[in-house]
This record gives sequence, structure tokens and C-alpha cells, in this order.
Amino acid sequence: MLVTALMILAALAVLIVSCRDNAGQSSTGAQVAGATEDINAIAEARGLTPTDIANAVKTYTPSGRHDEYYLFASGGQSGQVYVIGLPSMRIIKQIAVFTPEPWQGYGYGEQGTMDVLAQGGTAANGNPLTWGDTHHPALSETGGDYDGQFLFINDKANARLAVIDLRDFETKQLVKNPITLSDHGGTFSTPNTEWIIEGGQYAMPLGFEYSSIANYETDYQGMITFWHFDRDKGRIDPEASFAIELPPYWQDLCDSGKLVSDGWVFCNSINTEMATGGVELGNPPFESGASQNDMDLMHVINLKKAAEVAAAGNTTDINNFPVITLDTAIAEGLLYFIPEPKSPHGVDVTPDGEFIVIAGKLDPHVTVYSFDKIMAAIETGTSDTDQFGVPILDFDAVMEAQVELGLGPLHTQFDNKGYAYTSLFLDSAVARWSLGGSFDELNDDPPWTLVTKTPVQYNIGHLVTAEGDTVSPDGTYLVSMNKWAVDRFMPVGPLLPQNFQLLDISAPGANMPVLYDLPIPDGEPHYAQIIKADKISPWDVYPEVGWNPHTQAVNPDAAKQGEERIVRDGNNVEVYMTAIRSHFTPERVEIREGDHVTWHITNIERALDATHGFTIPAYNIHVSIEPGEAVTFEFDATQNGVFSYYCTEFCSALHLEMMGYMLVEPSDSASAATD
Ligand code: CUK
Ligand code: CUA
Repeated sequence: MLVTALMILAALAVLIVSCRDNAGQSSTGAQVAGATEDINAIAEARGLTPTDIANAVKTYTPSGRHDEYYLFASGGQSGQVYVIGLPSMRIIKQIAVFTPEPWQGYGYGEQGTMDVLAQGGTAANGNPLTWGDTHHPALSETGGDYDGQFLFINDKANARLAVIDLRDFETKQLVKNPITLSDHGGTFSTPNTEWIIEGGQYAMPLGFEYSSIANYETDYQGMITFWHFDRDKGRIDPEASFAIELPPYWQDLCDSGKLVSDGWVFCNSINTEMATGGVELGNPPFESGASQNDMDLMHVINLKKAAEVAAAGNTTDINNFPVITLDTAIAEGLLYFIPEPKSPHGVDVTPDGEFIVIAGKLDPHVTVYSFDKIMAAIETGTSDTDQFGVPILDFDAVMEAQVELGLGPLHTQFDNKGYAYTSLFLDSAVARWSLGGSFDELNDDPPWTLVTKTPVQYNIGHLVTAEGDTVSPDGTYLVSMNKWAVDRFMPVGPLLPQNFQLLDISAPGANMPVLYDLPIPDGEPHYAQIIKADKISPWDVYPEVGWNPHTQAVNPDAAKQGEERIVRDGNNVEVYMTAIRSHFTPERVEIREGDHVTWHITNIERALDATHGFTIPAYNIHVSIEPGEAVTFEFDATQNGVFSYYCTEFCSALHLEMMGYMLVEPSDSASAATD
């Protein structure tokens, strides 16, 4: 605290002494800061402005000091999740999710991670799917607030979801959607994480049947899937999950209702034109064919009632998965449409659950709907329907406000001052605007008006505010997730990083500066969530020695200290090994070509960070064994020879000696001798 105060004083001194604008200058002198602690001299040498110094002081986090927030960002096409500290913007961790990750030994032989990846299904050629197009992470919630227990994320490319346990920041489960191939409107959590929402995107025949695209309107469908989350087990329960069939519009993003709107779900759609492409045949290309209508249709779904309908068995099975048909959804009053300005993108529910904000990519406004008015309109009833018979509510009856913000509005987040923040893709800006309703009292700005815009660099997609999806956002920081970096960083060839920019949103009104840039070397992170650091309490080391992270319990078969051994039963060999600085026990494993080997290793360390890695060259095996963890991997000893297994983490001064030999005797020793 004292140090921070001193730094602020020092920064203020610079503001007073050196009010020159050096923006754009780079440090030129060989004498940069040298040994001096004179802030003016350092600023002068590095070409820093007073604003630069103020921003530095706001974000600089000294060695050993922890950040205020965790940011969990989608890793985009890397199929992973990034963990970043705020305000320092230091990348702390990558969580392996849909894609093998060698350092963590995720997908390199360890049974548990191989099993997790296998849950994600196989590719058309029978090989495992090994990448994901991650879009939207969702933290688990209790009472509409992040509770720091679990994180979910979707893979748009293969319609999959992942469950990450925040006790050890590891992926525990993948589920593959059994009826369709494409999702986008996931993941979103209901306020108590009973349901994880997975909205579809590109329509196709549900259940993967072939049908000519000439039959698009009859044979292709959209869907939304509700995955039931069993918090005690820490797993999605597919048996208790269900989907709703939707018209073959392209459902886009969704959001869950909260507080007054708890139990309802809102999803956008695009391509209500049901364009089927074929630019090569002279048809309009998708991007214009799908943008003909002035209005698309927001889907309003009564999840509470839908869950009752599904539980009552009023469903059709598609690939053994219960699906509420569109006809049932209409008959039971589960689905309503509301016109929304063309080609909408984000749909976001305000912290009080009362308003739903739609950002239409091709409309300079955001459109705000009132949940109360939607309920009243449903009560009143409507005779207007789409061609599939879904009731369409009257736009004017449910619309609360439209706020003109600028070009290319995409996504909206909230703070504690009665403001909403919307990303403007084409403007490359973050717009701050004031909410009405009960939020109007929280600031001096008139309701439903644009307050200010901060330029960002460049082409912002999502933005995220601290706890911005909850019933009680913090209003401290905003991260602008920019698709393009252009000139912000050193050149690295034609594929540039993306750019996360940290904005200070703590002051009301027009002051909303960019503080810091973080290049993200894995495109394309779409969304992130920010949670207070003190809500997450991960384990320092696994609770007991012999721990299996996939059952979150001690594995009774784990190798134990003093009981290390090699057991042979015919061609089956079982190795029980322990690891501790700086040796494996046993250090020699002698087997025969053709053996089937099951190999257990327990890291018996209890010291923080005392991780060992383990590899067997040529066998493509690599595992990471954290303190207390027990791992198992299996392989067939198909190649004879001498294999030096070793620890891959530099764990001690004698790390290089932490190795051993696996000797695979040829099945025919005579022939091997002449090789
Ligand atoms: S989408 Cu990427 S910028 Cu997948 Cu949430 Cu909007
Ligand atoms: Cu254990 Cu290096």
C-alpha cells in the first residue's frame, strides 16, 4: 500500500514536472534507465508521457504480488483456455481442453487425459478429434454470482462442451452434442449452474442424416441443447439433458435470464431468410442472402417449463438423446420469437435480469427489450407466427429503448454504475452508454444514451468487464478483445497476434482510458470472463499422495513408496513407480518386445511446485505429475531396444540424473543379436 502510494506520488511529480507529450517516440539512447531511480530521467529516456506513467502505475504488479482478478479467455482455434491476471495482464496458465498439450501431458498417453479427449468423439476418419474452436467460457454461478468452482467452454467446430474443475484447473469432461455438428450459443450458465446452454448455429438435419440442400426448409433444423450439470459430481449429466428443435434459422449467441427473468433463455438468430448459398450457381452469396430481412428473430425460451416437458418424457429420441420437437415447443408455449434488427450478434441480459440487449452488426443501435413487457405480451397472446407456427411477439410492445452507438455493435457488458459497454467492431471502439430502469439512479447521465467512446486497436470482437455477466458487476476493469493488432507490436511475419487491451472503467462519465496491451499469440479468443481472485481457491498440491485428478480421489492402485515393483503376468507387465527429487524408483525396467505394459507413477512430493515430468522416447509418452498426483499410461512394447526414460521438469540440481532405462529385449534374441 505504502509502495503504491509512493509510486503514485512519484507519478504525479512527473505529471507536474514533465507535461510534454512524447507519444509515439521510442527510446533511442543506449542509456535507457540505467541505475537511476529518478522517474523523470527514466521517463525521459524511454519516451514516456505522464499518461503512460499513470497507466503503468495502475497496472504494474511487483514481483511476488498477486493480481486482483483472474481472466479466463477462450483460446480460440488453439482449443484451449488462457488464464490471465488483472490488472497486470500477465498470462499465468494455459488449460488444455480440446487439443493435446505436451507440457501438461494432456493427450500423450496418460489414461485420464486420453479418456477425456476420447469423450470428445472421433473424426470422420476414426481418429480422435484433436482441435477445437473455442468461443465462450462460462464460470459456474451460485445465485447469479460467479462461485469460482467450475468453468465451461464450447467448441463451435464440433458442437462440444468442456468442464474444467477450478480446484486444479484441469479439464475433466468433454461432451459431444449427439444431434448436430455446429454450436455457437454456448456456453452460458443459468444462475445456479443447473443448466449449461449450448445454442446451435448452422442448421443441418438433426441426427446427422443426409438430405439434399434443396430440402433445407423441411429437413434441416436448428437446436438449443440444455446440459444438466451435476455439481456434486462435477460433471455434466447427459442422461438428464435435452434439446429443443428449432427452425432452420442460424441460432447465434444466447444468454440466460437472471433474477426476474431466471428460468428464461434468450438467443439471437441470423439467416431467418433461410438462404442456402450457391454463389457458384448464380445465387446470392450467403452474406447477402442471409441479410435480406430487416428483422431477424430473437428466440425466447421458457427453460423452466421446457425442463418439465423433458422430464415428463414429452420428447422424441434422436440418437438416444431426448429432443422436444418444434411442434411440442409451440404447443407447450416454450418458444416465442421477437423481431430484432437485422443480423444481430450478441444478446446480453442486464444484471437485474430486467432488460435484454441486442447488438445488431448491421444496425448502429443496440435494441433493449423489457422482460416485463415480454411477459405481458406472451400473456396477451399473438396471432402472428413465422412459417413454422412459432408465435411472434409485437416488436413495439416489448421494445424498451434503442440507443445509437456507432458502427458494428457486437457484444455488451455491464458495471456497477448503471452503464453498459458495447463493442463496436467497425468503429474499433468501446461505447459506454447509460441504462434506464432501476439503473438510472446510479449515474448522472440521462437513461438510454451514449456517454462516451474509447478507441481501441483494432477491430474489437467481445469485451468483458469484471464480473460483468453476474447480478453484481464490479465496474473496475474492461478488457477489449481485439481481432487485429496491426501496428501495436514488433513485426512477426504475416500472422499477427491478437490484442487484449485493458481499460480502466472505474470513473463515471467520459473518462475510460486504455491502460495496457497484451498480445495473445493464439487466435482467435472470442470471449472471456473476469472473476475476483479471492473467489478461487485452488489446491496448492493434490490433497493426498496417490491422487487421481479424474476421480478427485485417491487411486487405491496408485504406486506407493516402499512398494515399487514390476509385476509380470504372461505378456502383461505392470510397473509401479514413484517419483521424488531426484530419482524414479525403479530405475531399470526390463521387459520383452510384445509385452503390454501398464505403468503407474506417483509423485510422492508434498512440496509446492515440485512437479516431475516423465517421458519414454520413441513411444510418444509424456506425462506431467504434480505433487501428490498418480498417473497411469499403457502401451505395447512394439519396438525393442534401450530407452532412456527421464524427468522432463528441471526439478532439482540433480534433475539430469533423474532417469532410468527401459530395456526391451527382442522377442527373438538371436535375430536381434545379428541386427
Ligand atoms: S462470437 Cu467471436 S466476436 Cu463466437 Cu461470441 Cu462475437
Ligand atoms: Cu524430476 Cu527433473
